[in-house]
Amino acid sequence: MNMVFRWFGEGNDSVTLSQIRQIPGVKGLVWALHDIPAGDIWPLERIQECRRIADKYHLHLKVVESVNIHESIKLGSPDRDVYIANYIQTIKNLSTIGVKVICYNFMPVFDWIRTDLFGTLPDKSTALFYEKAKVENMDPIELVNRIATNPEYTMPGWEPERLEALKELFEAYLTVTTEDLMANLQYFLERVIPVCEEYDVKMAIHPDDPPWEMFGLPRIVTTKERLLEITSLVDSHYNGITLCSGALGVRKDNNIVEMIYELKDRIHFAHIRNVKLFNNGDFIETSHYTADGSLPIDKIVKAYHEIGYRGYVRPDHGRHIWDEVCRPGYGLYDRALGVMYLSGLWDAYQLSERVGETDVTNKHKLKG
Ligand code: DNO
Ligand code: MN
Repeated sequence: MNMVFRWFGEGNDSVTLSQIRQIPGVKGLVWALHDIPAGDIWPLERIQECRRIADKYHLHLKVVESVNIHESIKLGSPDRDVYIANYIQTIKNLSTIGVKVICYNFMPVFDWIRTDLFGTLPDKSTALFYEKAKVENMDPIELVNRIATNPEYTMPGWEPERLEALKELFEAYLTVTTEDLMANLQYFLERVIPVCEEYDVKMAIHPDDPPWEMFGLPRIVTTKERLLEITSLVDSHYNGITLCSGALGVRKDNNIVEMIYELKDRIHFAHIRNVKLFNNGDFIETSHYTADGSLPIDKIVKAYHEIGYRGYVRPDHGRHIWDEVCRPGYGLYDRALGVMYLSGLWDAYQLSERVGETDVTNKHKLKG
């Protein structure tokens, strides 16, 4: 398993690189220049500086999450070409330090959405929580106040500049249909993917979280059918996906195991996490352990093993446990437990493939 771990950068994360380096099996960071506004070019010097920092800890930087897409690209506005050109320059700059996968999303206005960053689980740990009834009656501005201004860190996807023009953005999206959004994604991919092929950097779209329309805004990365459609917009290996089990798995009609088998060649990055679904439509994130949530994490890892998955994997969000003070969803402890659970499952599947061999080895040992 190519295990990687998300890190938000020096001064922007409670977790340190020396801690990450001590998690067994973690070889690389999932990183980003979080202070660069969507649409701007990521400067080469800043990228190289990250390289130097990570080098000290022998961690690679092959996976970026995310290079965010400017709203003009999603809206299909006349100025989108400027932002696409900038995106292309960023891809080229990132390739110089060996970046291989760029995770991005195509959600209008908002990134992931929850109603409470510290929902309580039965064991008294806390985790990101989504209360359906609350969202249905909520003004998006209230949501911004809950998520964007709550913790001491800027939440990924809730950067202030993204939210400044909220009212105008909502108006701009009034006439954008799901078909328009899909066409705008295609326009973007048609320009970017040839560059990705040339520079050997794979694009990996992240599903919408949650995967349904919210506040009247269209959302297109929601189901297996949509993912298949997206991967065929530009038929290239470089037009791939980030298969996020937790984001997609909150829809009961999404079968993650089936998606792994059908989308296999195009999965370049796997986010694996569990989530507990309630009958009223609410959900809360849980530990990665299969028995703790509603998703078959054991079968999901088995499916990756069976397709011979060689892409990158990260534990996704974690709970807040053992009194850790951290970014919501991104503490050290529960994600490190997640790494060990996922790697343990993987090793067990690996071993079960070689049962015969193991027996022989044991016999030799006994004889010897
Ligand atoms: C939140 C993350 C998202 C994700 C982006 C990918 O913790 O799952 O912000 O990184 O949607 O582009
Ligand atoms: Mn994810």
